[in-house]
Amino acid sequence: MIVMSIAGVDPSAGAGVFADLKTFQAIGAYGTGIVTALTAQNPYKFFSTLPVSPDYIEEQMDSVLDEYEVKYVKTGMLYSPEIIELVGKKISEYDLKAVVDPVMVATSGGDLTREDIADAFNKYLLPKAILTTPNVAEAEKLTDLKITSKEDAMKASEMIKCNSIITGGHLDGINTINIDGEVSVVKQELIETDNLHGTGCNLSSAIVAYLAKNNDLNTSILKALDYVYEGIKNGNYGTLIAKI
Ligand code: PXL
Repeated sequence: MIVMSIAGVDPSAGAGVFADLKTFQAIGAYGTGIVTALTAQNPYKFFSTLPVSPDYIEEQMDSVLDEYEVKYVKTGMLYSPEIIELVGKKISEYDLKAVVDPVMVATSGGDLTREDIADAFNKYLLPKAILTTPNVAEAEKLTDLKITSKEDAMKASEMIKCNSIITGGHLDGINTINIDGEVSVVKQELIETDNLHGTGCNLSSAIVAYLAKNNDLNTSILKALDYVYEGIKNGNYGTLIAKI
């Protein structure tokens, strides 16, 4: 089953399209990659961003989707409202099932978005998505709520415009999952590390790969949480041999 990442390029390959391709490979799905922006960065320092024009992103998507049967895609760094609108349009055009990682702020403080793009996610992308995977800061921006507890996260998940997992890395390891209005909580142990670069990217791409391997949405989320947890523990996400 062929899957697709629509995201930015991190040349150090812990995050972005390159990392997504490694995760797809580890789980056993054939990955394709649409580049929305180049970046110059490593896990510790972010230098600059060079966005790709919406027209050229569209040309990349058409060139793959007109030949390959792709059902599941993930979106990562989309950079601007114009790119978010274009990707929303293509998701409808090709009837894609999209897992949206609403990338807004890099852990390293890099320039991953041109401006506040929460409104564009809410307007153009989330209503068409099968799942979104915000961290606490992103969920706050999507809902205008302050999230400091499990109850806040549950409330936010009810306001988000599609199924969601609000990841727990900044909430004591409490992941809040809302599928079709049913909320569940999965608590994970927090791991002491100085390298969490790309964990969000790898979570959403692992979910897509597990979906492509015929797991249902809830199972795909649980398996992907496990995959990222093991990756953080071993310091090598994407290069793992995944439990398929
Ligand atoms: O995890 C957010 C993210 C997404 N996409 C790219 C990134 C990062 C974080 O650094 O570099 C390309």
